[in-house]
Amino acid sequence: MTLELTFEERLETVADKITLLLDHLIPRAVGPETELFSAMRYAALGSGKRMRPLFVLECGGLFDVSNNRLLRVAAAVECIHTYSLIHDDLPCMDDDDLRRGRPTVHKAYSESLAVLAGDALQTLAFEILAHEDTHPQPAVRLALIEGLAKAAGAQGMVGGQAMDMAAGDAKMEMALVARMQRMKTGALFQFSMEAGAIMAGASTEARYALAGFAHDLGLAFQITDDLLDVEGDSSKTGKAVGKDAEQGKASLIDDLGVDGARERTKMLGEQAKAHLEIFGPSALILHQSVDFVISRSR
Ligand code: GRG
Repeated sequence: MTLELTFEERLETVADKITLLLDHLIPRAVGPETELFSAMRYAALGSGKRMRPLFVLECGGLFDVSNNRLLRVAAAVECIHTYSLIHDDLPCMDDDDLRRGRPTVHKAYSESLAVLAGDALQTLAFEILAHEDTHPQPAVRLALIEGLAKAAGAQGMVGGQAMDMAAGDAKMEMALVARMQRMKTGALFQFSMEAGAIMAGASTEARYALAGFAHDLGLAFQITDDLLDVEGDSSKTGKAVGKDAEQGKASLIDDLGVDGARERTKMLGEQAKAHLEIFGPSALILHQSVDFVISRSR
């Protein structure tokens, strides 16, 4: 008899598998580089939700891609995500002391080690994708590397972060805020959701549906993150709250208000679910992920 897992149980299972794999892939803290390896492990083996890995595994599962290969891609995505959090927390960016319920890397180690640990996690991500265990076909590995590089780079996450920094506390047009958030947060989600389709050579129709799902869910995730900054509890989010307002950061809440923003996440959630229709019952966990994303407290 197979017992159906609840969404939270599935997320926990994925989190455990990813932490185990990252533990294996990140060098042990020995030798002259001990401090660097230790900082990388401190950041990557901490208690993240592992949402992006869940999306790699669940979306890849729609196309019957091997679990071990998907896990490697998921670990690569989590390395990129962790590097972005380390750098985002630095004094020259958001200047945060708390992340995932613990002191940020530059607080626990030093600023220089935080920069280097982020850099090393970024390059490790591409090393993981380039390995033949990720996919036997070099052309597929290259497509994954290109996809992740674009999602993480100047036209994706880093570009979105640069727009955020450049805006400072100036008011931004709502459309520009949405674009900035699509790049900063949405691009990595989109890659996580499309990676399995790349590995399986899935149909254009399936890839189009996943891109639509990623677009709507990525934005809903970001708006919920902004809501948690306003209304959240730092003992649950594991990071400081109220920072966006303190730093005058642009968010869609400025235009929509708290109630409007909550309504918008519900609407985006319904749209996200509609994109999953072509996958039928195999997309059950993805359906449940939408409810988790818009009602989460962490
Ligand atoms: C510094 C290159 C560079 C990029 C930074 C992603 C990012 C760009 C900054 C993080 C700041 C932030 C709060 C973004 C909003 C959405 C987001 C990425 C939240 C954190 O992701 P979760 O909730 O975190 O998945 P866990 O800890 O669960 O992995």
